Amino acid sequence: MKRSVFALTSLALMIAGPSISLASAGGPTLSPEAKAASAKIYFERCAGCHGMLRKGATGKNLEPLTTTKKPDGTVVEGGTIKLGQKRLEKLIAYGTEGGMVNFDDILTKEEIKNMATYIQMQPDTPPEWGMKDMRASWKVMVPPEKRPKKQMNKVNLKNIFSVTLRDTGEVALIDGDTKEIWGVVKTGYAVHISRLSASGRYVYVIGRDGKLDLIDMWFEKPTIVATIKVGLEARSVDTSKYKGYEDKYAIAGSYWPPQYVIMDGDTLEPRKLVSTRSITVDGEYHPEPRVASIVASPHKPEWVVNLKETGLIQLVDYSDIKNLKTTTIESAPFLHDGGWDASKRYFLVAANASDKVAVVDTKEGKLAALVDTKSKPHPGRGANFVHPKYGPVWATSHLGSDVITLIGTDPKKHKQYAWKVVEELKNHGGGSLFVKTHPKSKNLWADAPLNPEPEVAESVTVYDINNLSKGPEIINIAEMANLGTTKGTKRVVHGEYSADGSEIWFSVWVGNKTEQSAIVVIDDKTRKLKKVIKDSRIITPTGKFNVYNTQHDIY
Ligand code: DHE
Repeated sequence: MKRSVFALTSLALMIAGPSISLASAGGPTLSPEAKAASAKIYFERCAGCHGMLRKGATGKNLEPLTTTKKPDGTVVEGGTIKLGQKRLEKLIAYGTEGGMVNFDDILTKEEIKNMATYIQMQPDTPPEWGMKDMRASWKVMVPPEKRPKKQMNKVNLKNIFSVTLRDTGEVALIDGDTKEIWGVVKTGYAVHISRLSASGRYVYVIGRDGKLDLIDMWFEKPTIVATIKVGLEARSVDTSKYKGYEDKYAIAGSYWPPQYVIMDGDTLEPRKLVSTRSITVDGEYHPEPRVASIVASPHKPEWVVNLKETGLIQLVDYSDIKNLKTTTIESAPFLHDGGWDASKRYFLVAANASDKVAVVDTKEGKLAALVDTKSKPHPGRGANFVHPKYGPVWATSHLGSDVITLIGTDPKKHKQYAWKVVEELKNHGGGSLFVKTHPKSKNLWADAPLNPEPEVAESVTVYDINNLSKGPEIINIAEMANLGTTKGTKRVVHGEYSADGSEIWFSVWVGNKTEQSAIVVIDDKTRKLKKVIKDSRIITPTGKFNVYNTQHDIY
């Protein structure tokens, strides 16, 4: 099979690799077929949290044998072999309070058993993916000069939602005005995020498998005009947004190989590839510093590139990519997702293994603060609002704790609260991934889709931001979707507002692609059900990206 037509199974075979030393030393082992199948599941379901090399990040280290030196000098031996087959099977099946999801409704008993064995085997190193591979995968279906000169449809493009259909390798573009599906586009596997061009015309979608697709919304129907595979595993993409550089470049970050690539914005032709392998903030070499969130600054020709394992935040100046200038800021591991404060001068990013939020002052090119929080902050892009007492704040919820943390963000007029945790609100459980509000809304919403308790995972918390002391309302969104006999937990995930801020949409994500999922639309003022979007094409919906809000970083 040619690498340019790379498929998930080929990655599984590549990472399943040849036989291993632990097996030959009498350790746990699997047949080649079971190993390849487990490697595929590991890539699809586990590598994102635990790392391709299983060194751990959002999830724990899963190497077979580990030794950790404690501050007092004692050495502790650990690893998956020490945990043992039965304990691992239980952890995989039932998950943990710390945010590890339960897989008993996603994997079969046999698959769980094999996964428990697989993670006791030595991890294999996947292959590299360089410029030659990228160029071979790069295709322009419609060159810029052959694309429409004006919008050829009557759709209100501002209120389109690009919705990830995680397990079918598609995104659905849903018309927010009519709630009808405008088009379903075949993309990479489990698209992670959609981001908008500065113009609002193009949607960039990046699959977990590193496939980046450029969707043009000016055709009658949404149409892929260019594609490239930027790596074997990826999560982030953005374009250049600074005045004079609008959409000149796109940037995509990979988890594997650990690198980012700068491309032409309108064709995705790769121009510059930069490796992120380097030394962590603690001074040790790391072979897999994955590229987590990337965001384009509106104030400078710069991207903020967050490197997970090293805890380094890079400000990449794209004004001269042949002589690339990068400011490298030390923060804390493992950097994950984040968003702007309301002024868009400060970028706040979760360092979720350190239980901190790092604040970057993009004007000064410096770390403004490292804020201690409860366990594993996970903001998505966070939520900005004006607190009645503390002034402008930015909120995050947590994977590992049932709080919503509010951090003061106004060092000018509310200096005493800036970069401090000013309040912790109660969420209805841990295992939360996203908070959300909108400048026109009075509500602050938080989900908890990774909570092992179905009732919690199926509900959301909502606060009145002008009356936080009143306490939250907890709403079971999954019940509203009325999915009848659908089996498995109906995880309610990722609130996203309509362009005018009058509605909030939640995905009701059923982990199994043979079961019916749905999107629930809530009237933000009344918090009552407005519409359930159900369609045989809406399979495993997760992230939803309103074109206008994403284009303008409204959250
Ligand atoms: Fe995400 C954002 C990584 C699991 C849905 N996720 C991000 C970002 C990163 C990331 C680095 C920030 C991108 C940016 O802003 O440039 N996500 C990871 C993982 O490594 C992890 C933990 C495991 C994995 O295997 O991928 C992971 N993420 C998930 C899910 O299981 C979710 C819930 C469902 C899905 O579709 O896979 C999920 N992640 C999302 C969404 C965003 C996101 C919806 C964008 C939030 C936004 O509002 O911008």
